[in-house]
Amino acid sequence: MIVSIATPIKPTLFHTKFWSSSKPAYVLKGLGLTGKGGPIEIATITEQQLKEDPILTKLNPQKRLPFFYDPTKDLKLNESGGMIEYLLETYDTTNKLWPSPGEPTRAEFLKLLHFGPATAYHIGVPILFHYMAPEGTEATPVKVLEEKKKQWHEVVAPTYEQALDQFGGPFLLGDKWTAVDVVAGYDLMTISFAGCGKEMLDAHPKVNSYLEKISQCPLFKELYSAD
Ligand SMILES: N[C@@H](CCC(=O)N[C@@H](CS)C(=O)NCC(=O)O)C(=O)O
Repeated sequence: MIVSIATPIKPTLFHTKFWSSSKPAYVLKGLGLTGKGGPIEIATITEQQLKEDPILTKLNPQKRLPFFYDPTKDLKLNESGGMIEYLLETYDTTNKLWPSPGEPTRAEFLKLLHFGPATAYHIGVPILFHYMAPEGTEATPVKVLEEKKKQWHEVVAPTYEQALDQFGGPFLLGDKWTAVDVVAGYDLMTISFAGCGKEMLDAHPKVNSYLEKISQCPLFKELYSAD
Protein backbone atom coordinates (compact mmCIF):
# COMPACT_ATOMS: atom_id res chain seq x y z
CA MET A 1 0.00 0.00 0.00
CA ILE A 2 1.28 3.45 -0.82
CA VAL A 3 0.26 6.70 0.84
CA SER A 4 -1.57 8.63 -1.88
CA ILE A 5 -0.51 12.17 -2.62
CA ALA A 6 -3.08 14.96 -2.48
CA THR A 7 -3.83 16.80 -5.73
CA PRO A 8 -1.66 19.92 -5.50
CA ILE A 9 -3.50 23.20 -5.08
CA LYS A 10 -0.44 25.40 -5.38
CA PRO A 11 2.79 25.21 -7.43
CA THR A 12 4.59 22.08 -6.22
CA LEU A 13 8.03 20.59 -6.74
CA PHE A 14 8.11 16.83 -6.23
CA HIS A 15 11.33 15.79 -4.59
CA THR A 16 13.23 12.80 -3.23
CA LYS A 17 16.30 13.33 -1.06
CA PHE A 18 19.61 13.19 -3.01
CA TRP A 19 17.85 12.95 -6.40
CA SER A 20 18.15 15.60 -9.13
CA SER A 21 15.15 17.39 -7.64
CA SER A 22 17.59 18.57 -4.95
CA LYS A 23 18.75 21.24 -7.44
CA PRO A 24 15.44 23.08 -7.98
CA ALA A 25 14.62 22.46 -4.28
CA TYR A 26 17.86 24.23 -3.31
CA VAL A 27 17.08 27.15 -5.62
CA LEU A 28 13.54 27.52 -4.25
CA LYS A 29 14.73 27.29 -0.65
CA GLY A 30 17.56 29.72 -1.41
CA LEU A 31 15.00 32.21 -2.67
CA GLY A 32 12.85 31.72 0.44
CA LEU A 33 9.83 30.61 -1.60
CA THR A 34 9.01 27.44 0.31
CA GLY A 35 7.95 26.69 3.86
CA LYS A 36 4.83 27.76 5.73
CA GLY A 37 2.82 30.29 3.73
CA GLY A 38 5.39 30.33 0.89
CA PRO A 39 4.12 30.39 -2.71
CA ILE A 40 5.70 27.02 -3.58
CA GLU A 41 5.38 23.64 -1.94
CA ILE A 42 8.10 21.00 -1.92
CA ALA A 43 6.45 17.60 -1.72
CA THR A 44 8.95 14.96 -0.59
CA ILE A 45 7.87 11.62 -2.02
CA THR A 46 9.09 8.03 -2.09
CA GLU A 47 10.21 6.20 -5.22
CA GLN A 48 7.10 4.03 -4.91
CA GLN A 49 4.84 7.10 -4.96
CA LEU A 50 6.73 8.40 -8.03
CA LYS A 51 6.18 5.14 -9.88
CA GLU A 52 2.72 4.10 -8.66
CA ASP A 53 0.67 6.93 -7.22
CA PRO A 54 -2.36 7.31 -9.52
CA ILE A 55 -2.56 11.12 -9.25
CA LEU A 56 1.16 11.68 -9.66
CA THR A 57 1.71 9.22 -12.51
CA LYS A 58 -1.12 10.86 -14.43
CA LEU A 59 0.48 14.28 -13.99
CA ASN A 60 4.02 12.95 -14.54
CA PRO A 61 3.89 9.91 -16.84
CA GLN A 62 7.70 10.04 -17.25
CA LYS A 63 7.88 8.95 -13.57
CA ARG A 64 11.16 10.79 -13.14
CA LEU A 65 12.27 13.62 -10.91
CA PRO A 66 12.44 16.53 -10.73
CA PHE A 67 8.82 17.22 -11.57
CA PHE A 68 7.18 20.63 -11.08
CA TYR A 69 3.45 21.15 -11.35
CA ASP A 70 1.64 24.48 -11.23
CA PRO A 71 -2.11 23.77 -11.08
CA THR A 72 -2.94 27.46 -11.56
CA LYS A 73 -1.47 27.28 -15.09
CA ASP A 74 -1.78 23.54 -15.68
CA LEU A 75 1.99 23.62 -16.15
CA LYS A 76 3.91 20.36 -15.92
CA LEU A 77 7.69 20.47 -16.12
CA ASN A 78 10.49 17.90 -16.13
CA GLU A 79 14.23 18.47 -16.81
CA SER A 80 16.14 20.23 -14.08
CA GLY A 81 18.09 22.68 -16.33
CA GLY A 82 15.03 24.14 -18.05
CA MET A 83 13.04 23.95 -14.82
CA ILE A 84 15.58 26.03 -12.89
CA GLU A 85 15.67 28.57 -15.72
CA TYR A 86 11.86 28.83 -15.60
CA LEU A 87 11.77 29.11 -11.79
CA LEU A 88 14.37 31.89 -11.86
CA GLU A 89 12.60 33.82 -14.60
CA THR A 90 9.26 33.49 -12.81
CA TYR A 91 10.17 33.89 -9.14
CA ASP A 92 13.59 35.59 -9.02
CA THR A 93 12.68 38.79 -10.82
CA THR A 94 15.41 40.77 -9.03
CA ASN A 95 18.18 38.43 -10.26
CA LYS A 96 19.42 37.26 -6.87
CA LEU A 97 20.62 33.94 -8.30
CA TRP A 98 21.12 34.51 -12.03
CA PRO A 99 22.57 37.07 -14.43
CA SER A 100 20.02 38.66 -16.74
CA PRO A 101 20.46 38.65 -20.54
CA GLY A 102 23.26 41.02 -21.54
CA GLU A 103 25.31 40.63 -18.36
CA PRO A 104 28.91 39.50 -19.02
CA THR A 105 28.47 36.18 -17.18
CA ARG A 106 25.18 35.31 -18.91
CA ALA A 107 26.52 32.95 -21.60
CA GLU A 108 28.67 31.03 -19.12
CA PHE A 109 25.69 30.85 -16.75
CA LEU A 110 23.53 29.19 -19.40
CA LYS A 111 26.33 26.81 -20.34
CA LEU A 112 26.96 25.71 -16.74
CA LEU A 113 23.26 25.46 -15.91
CA HIS A 114 22.79 22.89 -18.66
CA PHE A 115 26.26 21.30 -18.43
CA GLY A 116 25.23 19.78 -15.07
CA PRO A 117 22.19 17.74 -16.12
CA ALA A 118 23.30 17.20 -19.73
CA THR A 119 26.91 16.13 -19.13
CA ALA A 120 28.27 16.06 -15.56
CA TYR A 121 25.33 14.02 -14.21
CA HIS A 122 25.81 11.27 -16.81
CA ILE A 123 29.48 10.99 -15.95
CA GLY A 124 29.16 11.29 -12.16
CA VAL A 125 26.20 9.02 -11.45
CA PRO A 126 27.71 5.85 -13.04
CA ILE A 127 30.85 6.50 -10.95
CA LEU A 128 28.74 6.67 -7.78
CA PHE A 129 26.69 3.64 -8.81
CA HIS A 130 29.84 1.52 -9.08
CA TYR A 131 30.04 1.85 -5.31
CA MET A 132 26.41 2.39 -4.32
CA ALA A 133 24.03 0.95 -6.89
CA PRO A 134 20.43 1.44 -5.74
CA GLU A 135 18.48 -1.73 -4.97
CA GLY A 136 17.32 -3.47 -8.11
CA THR A 137 19.98 -1.87 -10.35
CA GLU A 138 23.32 -3.27 -11.47
CA ALA A 139 26.57 -1.74 -10.27
CA THR A 140 28.58 0.05 -12.98
CA PRO A 141 31.18 -2.37 -14.43
CA VAL A 142 34.86 -1.54 -13.82
CA LYS A 143 35.52 -0.84 -17.52
CA VAL A 144 32.75 1.78 -17.63
CA LEU A 145 33.87 3.19 -14.27
CA GLU A 146 37.38 3.78 -15.64
CA GLU A 147 36.02 5.47 -18.79
CA LYS A 148 33.73 7.74 -16.72
CA LYS A 149 36.56 8.64 -14.33
CA LYS A 150 38.69 9.63 -17.33
CA GLN A 151 35.84 11.80 -18.67
CA TRP A 152 35.38 13.39 -15.26
CA HIS A 153 39.07 14.36 -15.12
CA GLU A 154 39.16 15.54 -18.74
CA VAL A 155 35.75 17.20 -19.10
CA VAL A 156 33.92 17.84 -15.83
CA ALA A 157 36.65 19.11 -13.50
CA PRO A 158 38.28 21.31 -16.23
CA THR A 159 34.92 22.94 -16.97
CA TYR A 160 34.66 24.14 -13.37
CA GLU A 161 38.38 25.03 -13.24
CA GLN A 162 38.00 27.17 -16.36
CA ALA A 163 35.08 29.14 -14.86
CA LEU A 164 36.89 29.59 -11.52
CA ASP A 165 39.96 30.89 -13.41
CA GLN A 166 38.00 33.09 -15.81
CA PHE A 167 35.86 34.83 -13.18
CA GLY A 168 38.34 34.67 -10.30
CA GLY A 169 36.16 32.64 -7.85
CA PRO A 170 35.28 31.93 -5.15
CA PHE A 171 32.09 30.91 -6.99
CA LEU A 172 31.80 29.73 -10.59
CA LEU A 173 30.77 33.14 -11.89
CA GLY A 174 32.98 35.18 -9.56
CA ASP A 175 32.02 36.67 -6.22
CA LYS A 176 28.27 36.12 -6.56
CA TRP A 177 26.75 32.75 -5.59
CA THR A 178 24.27 31.78 -8.31
CA ALA A 179 22.11 28.88 -9.40
CA VAL A 180 25.04 27.33 -11.29
CA ASP A 181 26.77 26.79 -7.95
CA VAL A 182 23.69 24.80 -6.92
CA VAL A 183 23.91 22.69 -10.09
CA ALA A 184 27.68 22.11 -9.87
CA GLY A 185 27.32 21.46 -6.12
CA TYR A 186 24.94 18.60 -6.86
CA ASP A 187 27.29 16.92 -9.33
CA LEU A 188 30.31 17.42 -7.03
CA MET A 189 28.36 16.08 -4.05
CA THR A 190 27.63 12.96 -6.12
CA ILE A 191 31.33 12.43 -6.82
CA SER A 192 32.33 13.12 -3.22
CA PHE A 193 30.09 10.24 -2.07
CA ALA A 194 31.73 7.73 -4.45
CA GLY A 195 34.40 5.39 -3.08
CA CYS A 196 37.02 7.04 -5.33
CA GLY A 197 35.67 10.57 -4.70
CA LYS A 198 38.43 11.82 -2.41
CA GLU A 199 41.19 10.72 -4.77
CA MET A 200 39.39 12.27 -7.76
CA LEU A 201 38.80 15.59 -6.03
CA ASP A 202 42.35 15.68 -4.62
CA ALA A 203 43.59 15.62 -8.24
CA HIS A 204 41.82 18.99 -8.79
CA PRO A 205 42.70 21.21 -5.78
CA LYS A 206 40.82 24.24 -7.14
CA VAL A 207 37.61 22.24 -7.57
CA ASN A 208 38.14 20.60 -4.19
CA SER A 209 38.44 23.99 -2.43
CA TYR A 210 35.39 25.23 -4.33
CA LEU A 211 33.36 22.24 -3.11
CA GLU A 212 34.58 22.83 0.44
CA LYS A 213 33.41 26.43 0.20
CA ILE A 214 29.94 25.79 -1.24
CA SER A 215 29.33 22.85 1.09
CA GLN A 216 29.49 25.22 4.09
CA CYS A 217 26.09 26.63 3.09
CA PRO A 218 23.41 25.52 5.62
CA LEU A 219 21.08 24.56 2.76
CA PHE A 220 23.78 22.32 1.25
CA LYS A 221 24.10 20.59 4.62
CA GLU A 222 20.33 20.28 4.99
CA LEU A 223 19.86 18.74 1.54
CA TYR A 224 22.91 16.51 1.40
CA SER A 225 23.40 15.20 4.94
CA ALA A 226 22.03 11.80 5.85
CA ASP A 227 18.96 12.21 8.09
N1 LIG B 1 18.18 15.09 -17.12
C1 LIG B 1 17.19 14.87 -16.09
C2 LIG B 1 17.54 13.62 -15.28
C3 LIG B 1 16.37 13.14 -14.53
C4 LIG B 1 16.67 11.82 -13.83
O1 LIG B 1 17.33 10.93 -14.37
N2 LIG B 1 16.16 11.70 -12.62
C5 LIG B 1 16.33 10.48 -11.85
C6 LIG B 1 16.57 10.83 -10.38
S1 LIG B 1 18.08 11.69 -10.11
C7 LIG B 1 15.05 9.67 -11.89
O2 LIG B 1 13.98 10.21 -11.86
N3 LIG B 1 15.20 8.35 -11.92
C8 LIG B 1 14.09 7.45 -11.88
C9 LIG B 1 13.96 6.68 -13.15
O3 LIG B 1 14.64 7.02 -14.15
O4 LIG B 1 13.18 5.75 -13.14
C10 LIG B 1 17.12 16.09 -15.17
O5 LIG B 1 18.16 16.64 -14.79
O6 LIG B 1 16.02 16.49 -14.84
